[in-house]
Amino acid sequence: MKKLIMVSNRLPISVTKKEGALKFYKSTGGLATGLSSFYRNYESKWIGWPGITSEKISKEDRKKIRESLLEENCYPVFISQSDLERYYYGFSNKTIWPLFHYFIQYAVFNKNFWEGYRKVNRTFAEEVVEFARKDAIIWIHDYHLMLLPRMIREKLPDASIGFFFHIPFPSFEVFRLLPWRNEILHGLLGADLIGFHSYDYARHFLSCIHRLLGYEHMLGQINVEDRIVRVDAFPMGIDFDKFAGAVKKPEIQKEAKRIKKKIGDRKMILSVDRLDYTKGIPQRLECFDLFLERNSEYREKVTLILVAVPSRTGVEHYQILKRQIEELVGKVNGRHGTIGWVPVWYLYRPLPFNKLVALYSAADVALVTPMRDGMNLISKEYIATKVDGRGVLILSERAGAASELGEAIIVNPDNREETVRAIKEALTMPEEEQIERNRTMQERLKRYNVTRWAQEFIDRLEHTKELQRALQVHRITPQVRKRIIGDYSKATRRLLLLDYDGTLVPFAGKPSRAQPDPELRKLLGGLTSDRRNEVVIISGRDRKTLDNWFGPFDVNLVGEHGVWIKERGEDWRLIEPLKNDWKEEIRPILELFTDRTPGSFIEEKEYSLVWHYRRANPELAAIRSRELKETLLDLTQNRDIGVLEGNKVIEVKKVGISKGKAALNWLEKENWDFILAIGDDWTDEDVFEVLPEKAYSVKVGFGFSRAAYRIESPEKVRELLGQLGGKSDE
Ligand code: GDG
Repeated sequence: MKKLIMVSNRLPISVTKKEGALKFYKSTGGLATGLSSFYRNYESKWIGWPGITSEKISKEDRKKIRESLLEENCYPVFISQSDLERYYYGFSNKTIWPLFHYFIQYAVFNKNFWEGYRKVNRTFAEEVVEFARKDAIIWIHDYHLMLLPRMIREKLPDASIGFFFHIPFPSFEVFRLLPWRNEILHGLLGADLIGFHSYDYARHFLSCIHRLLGYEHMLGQINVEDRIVRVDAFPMGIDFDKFAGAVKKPEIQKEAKRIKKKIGDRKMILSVDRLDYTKGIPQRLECFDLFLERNSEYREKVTLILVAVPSRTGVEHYQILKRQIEELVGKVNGRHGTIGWVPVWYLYRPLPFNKLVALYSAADVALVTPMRDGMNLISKEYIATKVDGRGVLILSERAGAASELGEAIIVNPDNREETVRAIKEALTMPEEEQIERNRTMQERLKRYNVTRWAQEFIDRLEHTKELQRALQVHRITPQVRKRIIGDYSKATRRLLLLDYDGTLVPFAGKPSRAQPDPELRKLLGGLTSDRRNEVVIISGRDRKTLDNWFGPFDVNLVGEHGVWIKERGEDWRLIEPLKNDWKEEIRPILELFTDRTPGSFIEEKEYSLVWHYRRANPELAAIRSRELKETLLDLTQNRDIGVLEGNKVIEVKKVGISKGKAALNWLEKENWDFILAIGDDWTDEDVFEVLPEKAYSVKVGFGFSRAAYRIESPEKVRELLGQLGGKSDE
């Protein structure tokens, strides 16, 4: 059975000490209970803080806590009061929470908090490493532990590590405010899979790692050092059957009836949240106030039950918010209330599960209007309890859940007019319409429940691991290297097909920086002076540059991705007669994109046009290059013009011309007994494709390739070529 280690700030079991005795409480809601059926497939452990600080417990207590928790497959991480202040109340809740929810004005940037955060993450890492076997699956939850993936990876390089964010990930402009932004990103990238509730958050994260660390991605896949990391959206579901089933229980039905009786023949609107400034509770009260003011016919006809569950009571902003809510409740009740009718019933306490479900079930309308919310499960749970289909959900467009619950009345929580209209619409919505909307949402929530969510996350994590392993198989191992060198030395006719930029020299862009350095010149000198070798440099560069750089060498050249060919000792020749009339049509399009993308430019080669965007803003360039490619592909359909994507370039040229076709010029010449081709980008794939089976093909860097082997960098390419006999550096 596979071993699964869940890691989160809090354990699903909390410990308290009263009058010298330890007490254990299971949290009823949340991940732990929702995932019980999923767990059965694994030998699982949960690592987290048990909710009591080290100062409050003796050595003996620790032992007892450990033992009792282990019976429930939990393992405690003990945290001292001062570390808790810095790590949890400080960095997690006064820095990350407000910043990631766009409450920038509340975010505190304090070095002491940050150090506490790092320290506690380190403590978590030590505990996890102690538990995890090499093949364990480690699933880390949420923003309290963003440094953990890298810390674990340093100790367990092959571990499967997944990270899931339960809160939003902000846009680059907001994330960049964080002084420790790069450390956080590096920390997260220690994971193999990073999951978010929505594509928007995933997109923000990808944009941050692109702009701050320079990592590009392909469909959510990033090459970090020598590992693939996946970024994806997994909208969290609920335990649908638990909520739908609970409503049918007699004790809950009884409770719902009791609530309805108290409300009388009035309509009931429900609002439930942790008391948090992200949930938009004051704004919601103001909307209800405005609703009553505008719609006098609803006075005495509607009641808002406002449940605020105490949360982070030690943090100042939460204390201020609590007072603010209490004042507002008083204000609304004072303004609109009558003898016998209190418009807002306010409850400041956690409710037992049965009471909560009874409230969901009794409510005609749920008003869920957070300013920002990673997902918001309350909205999903409300829908799940509507077994007869009646009930209306009003949902903020800024809750992650809004992208799945499109049949709800969706509002902008800052638009009071719209929210007031939504309340009216909800109260007057015909029953058939309520049922129709709810049924659609219920189908979806039932299908994508919490078990499915967890399973998809773990499946994707395992798939990412498989992909990493598959790519590792292709790395040039010492044995393969030995075989290449052995075959090379035995051979009497050898063909070396070498790309230039990104293969023999690091990708530099500017010609001045890319020209062959003394080490490379020696290497080429060594290889070309051996009469058994035929060296072909296959480049996208133009003839003039290639002549300047390689004139002194006894080498074959291919220019402009295969348009031009120059055999040793001969002149340049066109691979086939070419016409250039298409350029007039394509050039204006490239010019238009150049104007719209500052930093990009057009290079005109004799038989191709190239749009370079490496100096443009990477995000804008990513959008524009996709747009341009689509436009060009449309235009060139069914014509003999091809669109080619290279490293930060888009090249348009006649089809049928490729590095592969040029390579055939030498491949077909004789029966070589050793062939080696090395390249780094898409244009080199054409060479790999035409090689005979016995040839060695090597891709520089990571990413998908037809090549049989891969090598990390141009430095490593030089090392390999040096070992083949190009070595002349002594
Ligand atoms: C974070 C993100 C994301 C609430 N009050 C009571 C109670 N609850 C239960 C609900 C629900 C859960 O707590 C609350 O979940 P939410 O999603 O609404 O909000 P957060 O606590 O802020 O959670 C959020 C979530 O993580 C999951 O990823 O959706 O965006 O902020 O399950 O039922 N349960 C009981 N009594 C209460 O008084 N029994």
